[in-house]
Amino acid sequence: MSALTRRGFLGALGGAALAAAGCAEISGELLRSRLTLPRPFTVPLPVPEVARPVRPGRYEVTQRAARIEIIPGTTTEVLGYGGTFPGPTFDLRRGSRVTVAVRNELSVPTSTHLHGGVTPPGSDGYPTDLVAPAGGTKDYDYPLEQRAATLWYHDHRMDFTGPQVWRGLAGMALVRDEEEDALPLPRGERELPLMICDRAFDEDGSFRYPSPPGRGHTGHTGHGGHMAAVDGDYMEGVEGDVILVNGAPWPVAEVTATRYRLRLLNASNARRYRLRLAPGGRFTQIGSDSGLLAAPVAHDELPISPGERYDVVVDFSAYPVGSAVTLVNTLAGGPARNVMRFVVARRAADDTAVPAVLSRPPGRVAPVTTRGFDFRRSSEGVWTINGHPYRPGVPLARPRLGSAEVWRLSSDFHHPVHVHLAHFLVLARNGRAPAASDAGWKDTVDVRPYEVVDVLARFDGHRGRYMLHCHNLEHEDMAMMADFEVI
Ligand SMILES: [Cu+2]
Repeated sequence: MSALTRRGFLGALGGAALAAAGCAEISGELLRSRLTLPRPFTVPLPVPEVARPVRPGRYEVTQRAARIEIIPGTTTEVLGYGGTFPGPTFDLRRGSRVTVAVRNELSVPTSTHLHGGVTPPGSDGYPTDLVAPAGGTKDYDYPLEQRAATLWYHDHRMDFTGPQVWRGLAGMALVRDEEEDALPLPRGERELPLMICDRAFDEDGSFRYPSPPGRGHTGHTGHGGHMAAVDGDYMEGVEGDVILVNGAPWPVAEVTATRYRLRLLNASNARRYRLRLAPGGRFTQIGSDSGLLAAPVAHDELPISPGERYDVVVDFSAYPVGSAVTLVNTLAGGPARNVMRFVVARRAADDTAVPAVLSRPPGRVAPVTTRGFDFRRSSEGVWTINGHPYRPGVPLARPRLGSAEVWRLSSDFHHPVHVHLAHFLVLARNGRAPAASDAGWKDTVDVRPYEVVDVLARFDGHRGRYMLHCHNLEHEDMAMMADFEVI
């Protein structure tokens, strides 16, 4: 269905009819590549380099353009942390205060957000807190007073997060702690960060992104709907037809017939996935966005919306040696249905286990208030929160440091809602129990069309200006953001 017909269609139908029509799981508009797509499962899975500190507690990373081979036989210019895509993985310890000095050698301003970080406001990547192009620098301070978890970092520039993340400005950051160290989980080569995203490519191998001419390569810093970075036909979100894992198209990884820990991240601009293993198998979830679960949860499938992470263990000893085990996305048809493949190459010793008790997450704190945040497209066609497009510096809430609040998130479409600083528990979906995949403390929750999701958010760590926003990056760029201030 074309963008226009679907827009008319969405406007004309209520949620129930929409779900019945089978469109309810689609969250963006497909942008097709203009080159021959590579054969799936031929490119080996890359694992990003681990960032090395220049001295204890200090990292330096340069954002620069680079040409890399993504589609075999072509090159793609990326905007990358360290000139790579994904950027290097930061392997960090709880409580080990680090500084990451970012130098911007790109032609566009940037702002780096550590997604899931309990970070002071000046280092949180506020969208107008920009590092100037062509040599600007900024020291980002990360106290990392937070539990072991799978985090990631990405650009958060006002109005241009979508195109700049699409072009490569994203990487993963792992926080570890003693509680996690004590568990017999797979590690080393059997612990794989998997950054999943979709992209579209032009004939010459460059990334396609539907920007109006001249947008995105300017020094523009303020917000204005007229400066939208994406073509109006794609305001629901941009989906590509090539699925990348750690920057490689439909890669293949050789594994031993043992347990592996997979840190799944959906780093797509707009695409949602429902991940399954084919020909079958289970994900044993051990962690959510914000750290280890109290106890493992088994899943046959995992829905994952942009920004969300799942920390899972897959036991490849369940498959005969020689098996191909394919990670698929059952929400997609065609080439985008495949994500990546594991080939079980040989048997090997395995002394790992998934204990019945994983961790002691923070408990619930009684909420002091309930607030509503309604995510909706306005009659003018702007993505809004509580009826307003983003107004920098105008907080919609002032929670107290150390308190907890129920935030009631309602929606007219797929809006993966991300809250900076605060971590939350999903309490209810449409007044009923949350899904099994909602388990644990999170920072991003998939709010589906006409759904009301109640979360219990804790405001710990720092006072100051933070934000909540939709993590569909096209919605975010088209103003679906709001400030809150922790007082
Ligand atoms: Cu949204």
